[in-house]
Amino acid sequence: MAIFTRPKSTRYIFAAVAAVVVISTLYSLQVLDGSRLSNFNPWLESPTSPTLPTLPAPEWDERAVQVKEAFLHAYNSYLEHAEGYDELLPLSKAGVNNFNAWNVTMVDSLDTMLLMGLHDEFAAALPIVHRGDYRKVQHNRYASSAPFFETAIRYLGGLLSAYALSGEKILIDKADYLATLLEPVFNTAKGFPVFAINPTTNDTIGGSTGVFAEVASCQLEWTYLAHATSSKKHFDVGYNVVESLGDAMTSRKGGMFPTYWDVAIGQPRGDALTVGAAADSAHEYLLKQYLLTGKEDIASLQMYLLMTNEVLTRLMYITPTRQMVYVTDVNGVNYWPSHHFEHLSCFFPGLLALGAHTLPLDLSVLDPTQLSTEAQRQYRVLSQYDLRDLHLAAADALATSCYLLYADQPSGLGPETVGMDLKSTPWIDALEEWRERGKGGVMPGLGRNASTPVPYTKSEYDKAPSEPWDYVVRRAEYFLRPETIESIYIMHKVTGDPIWRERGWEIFQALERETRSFAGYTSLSSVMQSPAPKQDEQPSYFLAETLKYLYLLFSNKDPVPLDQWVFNTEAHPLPVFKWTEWEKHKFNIP
Ligand code: DMJ
Repeated sequence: MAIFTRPKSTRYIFAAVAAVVVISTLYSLQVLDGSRLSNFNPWLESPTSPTLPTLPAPEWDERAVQVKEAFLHAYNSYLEHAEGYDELLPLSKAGVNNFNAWNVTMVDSLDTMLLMGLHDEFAAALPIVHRGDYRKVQHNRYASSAPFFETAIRYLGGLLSAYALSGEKILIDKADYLATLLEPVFNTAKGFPVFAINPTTNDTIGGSTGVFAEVASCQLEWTYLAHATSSKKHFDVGYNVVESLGDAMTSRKGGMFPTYWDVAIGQPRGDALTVGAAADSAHEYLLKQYLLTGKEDIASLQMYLLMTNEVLTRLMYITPTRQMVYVTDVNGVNYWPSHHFEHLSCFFPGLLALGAHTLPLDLSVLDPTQLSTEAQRQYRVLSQYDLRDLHLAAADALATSCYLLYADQPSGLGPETVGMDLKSTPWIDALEEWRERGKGGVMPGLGRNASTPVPYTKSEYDKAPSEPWDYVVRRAEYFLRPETIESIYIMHKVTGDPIWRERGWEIFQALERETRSFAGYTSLSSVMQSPAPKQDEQPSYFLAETLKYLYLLFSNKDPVPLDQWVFNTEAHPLPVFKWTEWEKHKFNIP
């Protein structure tokens, strides 16, 4: 693929040399173990947590044990009431098949068990997973087909990660078999997957329109699978997706990719831009593919930088009263914002922090002469900043807003979507003013106001719905989602600041109080009440992601360091690797 600069062969040589230099420099600066970043934040009003008592390590480990107990309650309730089904209906105490009827909760939970040291549960699950028949799909909400994206991130990601953590051959054999069954979805002009497949008949299903998250969130799974199985066929699947994204980016000349795609021709369609619903994980995989391949896949890095340039300059806003920073969706023609802020977008601060932790983060890997006028403008604006510090500051401000959406609510849990104050202004404008003033004082969005909860009361809210919160709740449900906890976990790993653990602990207590049921945990139909009204569902990602990130946040052990493991979008960690010379030869990697 030809994104902007060097031809492929020199790109890879450059990448290899650069990676060695960068990694050794980072180690010498102690960046990769996070210690240089500890308590980093030159632009905060005051140190983030001056008065927080830091709990002794054993007390954090005890909190991790409480999360493990929560996992056991969720998993054992699933086994008791829903074994053989995909997910638990916690109020009905029954099972439901939402994803192919292949025991999605069990497969999605395998690596969480391993990380929590639940070896008996893992050993008991293994033969059941082994017997899973991926050729048969029971009639479910997707008719008799396996939805490609969900099957790839939950089942395939779950099998691969559990294999990487345990070395159990059964798991890689199952992963290989499942991936092979899914692969007819990639028979499109540019190798992007269609929506679903019936693995009994091999018929693929889906119109020509796909959403970005579903067409470009499989690179990690297929790339690691290719490495683990030495399969060129699997390698080509992941590589084609990266190449075709690169081709599309070459035509776009910078910026983000839009949400809707014509899968048949492999081109973006329309101009809706968001990092939220329908687009989230594809943005995540741009950075993570680069990291998983031992920083060899430079094209993915370039696309990550072009994407973040646009998000930082066009999609991030700051509210007028509390100075809450948020990321919204815009129309890519005139960048008109909706001012919606979604729970799903709360993975994004964690992604920015991960990039700041692992990348050199400068724009020299791009060639501005090959960018569109708008992308050149973004490049010029951001060239005025230390990009790494800026990404980390954006991550801090955004993750804090995501936390506040929880802390403000009577339930202590965050709503699905809020509408931010329409008088909000672009964050970059506030930053530019601050920069022109000589960067004196607090960076916009990092002040004390922007990190202090304003507890909601119904009477005040009824009087003036958006004051003093700077937002109104548009969708009040909480679906046991992980994104805010995911970002809190990464912020803690990257900065070492104990405030992130404290925020995570508040959220865990709210989960226990509001969502724990006799059988498992429930979604909520409104976070704006306590006790919150419960909904009859326990999604598998609650065990795969929410509880895993909470456990890793509190545990003093770090079995999956961020520079050695890459989490897929369902929180399944895959190990970073480098292509061997033999693989390069076999796979025709330039
Ligand atoms: C998960 O299945 C994945 O994290 C996905 O990328 C987004 N949605 C859910 C959790 O909210």
